[in-house]
Amino acid sequence: MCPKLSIFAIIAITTISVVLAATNNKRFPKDFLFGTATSAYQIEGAWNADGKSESMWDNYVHNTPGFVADNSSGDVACNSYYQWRDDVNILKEMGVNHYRFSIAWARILPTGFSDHINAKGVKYYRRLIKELKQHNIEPMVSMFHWDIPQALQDLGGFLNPKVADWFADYARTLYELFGDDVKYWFTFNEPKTYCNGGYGFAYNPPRIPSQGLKEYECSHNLLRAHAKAYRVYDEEFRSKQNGQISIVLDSMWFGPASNTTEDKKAAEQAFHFELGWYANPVHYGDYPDVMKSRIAARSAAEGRNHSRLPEFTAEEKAQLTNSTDFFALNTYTGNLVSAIPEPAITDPPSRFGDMGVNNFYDKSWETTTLDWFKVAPWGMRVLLKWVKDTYGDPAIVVTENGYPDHGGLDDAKRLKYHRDYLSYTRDAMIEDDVKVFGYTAWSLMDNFEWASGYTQKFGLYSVDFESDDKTRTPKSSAKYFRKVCKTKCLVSKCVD
Ligand code: PNW
Repeated sequence: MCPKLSIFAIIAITTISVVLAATNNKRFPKDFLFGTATSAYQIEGAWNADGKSESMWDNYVHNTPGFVADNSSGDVACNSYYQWRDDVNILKEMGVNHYRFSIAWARILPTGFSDHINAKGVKYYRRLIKELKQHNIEPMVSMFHWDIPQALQDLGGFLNPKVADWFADYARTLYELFGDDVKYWFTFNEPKTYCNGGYGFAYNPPRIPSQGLKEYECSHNLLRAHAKAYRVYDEEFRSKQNGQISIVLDSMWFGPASNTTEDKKAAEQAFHFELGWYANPVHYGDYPDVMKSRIAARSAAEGRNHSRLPEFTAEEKAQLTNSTDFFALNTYTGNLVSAIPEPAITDPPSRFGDMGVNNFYDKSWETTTLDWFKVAPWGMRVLLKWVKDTYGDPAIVVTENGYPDHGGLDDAKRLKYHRDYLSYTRDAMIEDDVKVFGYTAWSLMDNFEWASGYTQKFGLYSVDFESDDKTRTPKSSAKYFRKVCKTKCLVSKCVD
């Protein structure tokens, strides 16, 4: 025997066994839901077809040269408005339990208001939903994944307090049109990333430092909109439609950079500024105490008579309290956090100063093609446990989790990413008794990745954007995910 080969074989066997030992080998419960996700602007194309009006994303991408990395747009994307059958086919091929997609507001209500319902847009989503249900794929529907009708953006978008009523009317229209078939609704996708990207600044370092005030206003109105849409369902639809509603919140996990009390407190503070900002209002009716007190104190130090963080009225607090039926969580990465001296008061103020801690990636973590994204799967368990402990042990569904690269069918790193994040999810379920009932891979297929255009791919399926029929081809990760959907098991042999 060639000695080199045998050494190679030994290394290979040891590596495999180490990997297997690390991956959780307890089968997921029978009713655990495995699925994939997409969003309207990122896949549909047909941006001005069949009565759809312009969304803010259509408008912004068309009029802001240089904004999208490859100067592309979502004008055609995966062409799913026409090729939705291809999407259902690959969902069937993978054997998923659910599919999370979003409805384009401007396709259903071209004026933004409920005075005019676009029949062709309705037909598109009706057929998609029927086809999914026919194949036992549960639709999970986001009402808003960032694509506000431009007509409403022109009226101030999420800075106009009236957006809460506009959104509640839109939600009512959706319940009326699709509520008999949709049992899982999400009002908003990732308010933090939306309000930050649209109105704010990344907190470390600031991207658009002057806009901090607007970010809090956007979030405030969005939360008011969520609460109204939730109450419309409660009062007018729940008894006959029996669905469940939540809001999709995104958060990285935070871990203390050291074992000191100060750093532990800092990590807790970071969680409250990242996730508590939205999760506290929809569970307990108001922003976290640490946000209210810190922003009020810093606002006073800036010479203001009012806190930069808006206040909810008593009625709004009541509407917001317990306004989710389960917890919907997107997560991709994590940060370490350390305590720092109180940041100096700056003009303009920054969310970094408000947050008052230092958060950073550990240099040893695996990097990816995106700057903000390092691989740190053990944090999945930390995050899930934090949600359990902070929000009264809710049922949780992971609504997005996925891995970026520049493309290719042999995506071993993506496969490993999903396997490891699922493994820590299973650990959290078993060791910490966290009630996770589903996991959704972002994304079903490569698509328009916002400002990165088509340069960053998250899909389990690749899409040939050059081809006329936007050919969908399974990557290695899709084949692995198919096995997981079928066996509910992450390794070759599971323990029940
Ligand atoms: C999510 N961050 O966005 C979105 O819901 C998807 O539409 C998107 O395609 C996916 O994640 C991948 O990016 C995020 O900077 C974008 O922390 C950026 C961040 C988080 C989520």
